[in-house]
Amino acid sequence: MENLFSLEGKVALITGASYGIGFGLAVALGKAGARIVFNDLKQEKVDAAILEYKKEGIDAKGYVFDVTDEVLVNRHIALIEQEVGVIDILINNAGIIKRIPMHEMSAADFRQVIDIDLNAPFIMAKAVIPSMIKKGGGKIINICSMMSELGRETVSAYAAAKGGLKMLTRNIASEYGKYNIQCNGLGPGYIATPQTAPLREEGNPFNSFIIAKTPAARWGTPEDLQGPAVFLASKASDFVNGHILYVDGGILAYIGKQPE
Ligand code: NAP
Ligand code: GCO
Repeated sequence: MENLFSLEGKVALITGASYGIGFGLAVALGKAGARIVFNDLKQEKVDAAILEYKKEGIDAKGYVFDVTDEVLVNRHIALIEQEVGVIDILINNAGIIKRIPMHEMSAADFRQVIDIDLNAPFIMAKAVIPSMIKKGGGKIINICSMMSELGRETVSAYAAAKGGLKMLTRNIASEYGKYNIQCNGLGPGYIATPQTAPLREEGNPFNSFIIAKTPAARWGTPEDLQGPAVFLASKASDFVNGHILYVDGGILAYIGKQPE
């Protein structure tokens, strides 16, 4: 059974993985045996992250490129294939959120969120699929969200992107399953990272709101996502395709804490 979850001999690329959820996922895949490759927008963040990976016993290789830039993405995928090897596992993790009431949000802001959170996973998947086909298969994991299923005030662009990412996941699964490529989504609940730091600030009512909406009665951590990510990246999930695995402490199952 242990071998089912082994990633020995596999090359995994995790986007936006200098810190946060991406870093946690990369550590998990590295500890399961994968060769870890990651990217970020800034060299200084990549350099700092490489030291943090080393503290985890992982010799990660970092690249600097913007996942929305198709020319840069294709150039770096070719470079990674040359320097490290064909990418067996792609985790589309890089993402942003803008919390603005929709009627106040500019079209440029809306487009930027869609570009990074939805267009970029398309660009990245398109770049790695040809070599996965040649190699006989691969794994693509898209980081979805509660907002793949639910809406809330001020996150219209993000919800549209993450809802679209759910269907992009299902379509890649449909189109490339015959090549032994499995494409699944990982849908975190509310996770304590820099992205949600504003929601967890002292006195922010959203903090207690999320605790009341989560049966586990706590914020999640990147570590909560590590086992599910290794599962979706490994042989153990070879017949799981087009599935969104929600790791949310039960939020999607729960109406919310009843009044006492
Ligand atoms: P985070 O702390 O904001 O980290 C996002 C990462 O993505 C950063 O390393 C960032 O790099 C990178 N990034 C942003 N735009 C990029 C681009 N154009 N090209 C390359 N890298 C880029 O976010 P997180 O909380 O770890 O979330 C990671 C993923 O999980 C996102 O897709 C998010 O939507 C999703 N998610 C988060 C939660 C949560 O509660 N935290 C829940 C569900 C889903 P820079 O620092 O250089 O900008
Ligand atoms: C927000 C949060 C959420 C989380 C996550 C939940 O403002 O509602 O940032 O969107 O990031 O996506 O799954």
